[in-house]
Parts: sequence; C-alpha cells; structure tokens
Amino acid sequence: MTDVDVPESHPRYESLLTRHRIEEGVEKGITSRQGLIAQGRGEAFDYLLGEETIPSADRAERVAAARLLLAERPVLSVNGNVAALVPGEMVELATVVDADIEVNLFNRTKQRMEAIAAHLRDHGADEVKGLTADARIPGLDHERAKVDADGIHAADVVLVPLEDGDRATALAEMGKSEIVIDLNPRSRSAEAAAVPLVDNIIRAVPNITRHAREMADADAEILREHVERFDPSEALADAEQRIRDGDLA
Ligand code: PTJ
Repeated sequence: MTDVDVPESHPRYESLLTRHRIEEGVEKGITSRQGLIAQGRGEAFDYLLGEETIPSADRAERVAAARLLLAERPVLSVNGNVAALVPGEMVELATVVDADIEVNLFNRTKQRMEAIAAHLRDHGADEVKGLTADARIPGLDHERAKVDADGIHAADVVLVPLEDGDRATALAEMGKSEIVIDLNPRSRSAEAAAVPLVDNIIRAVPNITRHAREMADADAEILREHVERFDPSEALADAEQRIRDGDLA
C-alpha cells in the first residue's frame, strides 16, 4: 500500500493510483477540472495499449533522451496534469539532462501558476519558469501563448506532455524540436512531434531519465545517430497497430 488505499496486487493498481493523484491535484488547486476528463481520455488509450510501455515507445524514449542530452536549451513544459502525476520525476529528468522547467497552462490563473511552481519546488526544483511570461508564441490566441523569453521562447528542444495540438503545432512552426508525450497516437500534438512518445507519462518520464543516465557519457556522434535514424511516423503507426490488434484483458 502507498498513500492511496489500494493494494498493489489490484489489477488496476497503477490506474487507480494515477486517478487518485489527479483527484488530489484538483483538490490542491494544481489540476484543472478539465484535467480529470483529459485523464479519462488517456486511460482509455492506455487500456488499449495494454497499460505498458510498448517496445516502439521504449525506443522513442531512448531517442528523446538522446535529443535532450544534445540540446543546447532544453525546456520541460509542465501543466496541471503533469504536476499532479510526475512532479518529482520531472525535476529528476531536468537535473539529469540539464533542462529548465516551465509551467504553461491552458486554463491559466495566477493562483494555479503559483501553486504548481510551489509544488515543483516542494519536489526539488530550484527554479521554475513561466511566471514572468514576457514573450509570446506567435499564432496562438489563448493563454498557452504566454512563455518566458529565456525559457520556452528561446528553447531548441521542448518536452510537451498531455496537450491539445494548437501549441505543439505553433512551437513546431517556430522551429522547435518537440518531444510529445500523448497516449493518443492520432492527436495533433503527437503528429507535430519530432519524437512522439505514445506512453503513459507516469512510465515515460522515468524511462527517459533511465535512458539519459545510461547515455550520459556517450559521444555526441552516437547520440546524433540515434536521433537521425528515428522515424516518428513509424513510431505512431506502430502504436496505432498495437491498439488495433490489442488483446484486451
Ligand atoms: O493544466 P492545463 O490548464 O494546462 O490543462 C491541461 C489539460 C490536460 C486539461 C489540457 O491540456 C487538455 O484539455 O488536454 P486534452 O486536449 O484533453 O489532451 C490531453 C491528451 O493527453 C489526450 O490526447 C490524452 O489522451 C493524453 N493523456 C491524458 N492522460 C495521459 C495522456 N497521455 C499520457 N499520459 C497520461 N497520463
């Protein structure tokens, strides 16, 4: 048992734990109520994928780690669902690949921005960007356009988890290389990504960190080979095929 009263032997243990974290996020003012709906959508895809990291996602997560290690100004973007589900894991990944963390919200309020930044600091973050919001992503007319000039606006590689496709498309148009985590292989954000990760964020983030640790001392040439050999459309097609062929328990 952990902080939630569900025995680890329960067949839906991970899924129930995840729900509990999202519920807690809403109670703490971190996650929006829409985040509950987003979580439900993600769970449906995760169920169809067998609630595991499929081999093509694991390969893509290794490429994501290589891409982050090669980046000059990597930024990990955090919204209300990400903050509730993997706060400590995002801080750990940022440390291992030397990235900044920036809060960026669809339903942006000062209270939620501050609550999320405080929550990330409680989980070990030294600096959390996003509150200055002194730059804009061109072509976006909602709150997600607000970014820090020395954060997402200046980044070369951005990790974009769990969003709709608007910002992912706009960031790609700015020339950013995007790593997107989204359980829906047909989502517009997954399609805009240089490296789409069709996996649950609770598995994906620790797995990128594990790969990054393994490759931390590798030559840049080797890392570049990983990135160049990767085909995002193949990864998306593989995940979709897995969903179609799924053997549901
Ligand atoms: O905190 P805010 O205000 O920025 O709002 C965040 C949400 C998530 C509410 C907002 O970005 C939203 O409405 O997102 P969507 O359009 O529902 O898209 C979320 C995507 O993430 C969907 O394609 C889901 O399948 C996917 N998803 C949900 N939970 C997970 C997930 N992917 C990976 N891991 C999950 N746990």
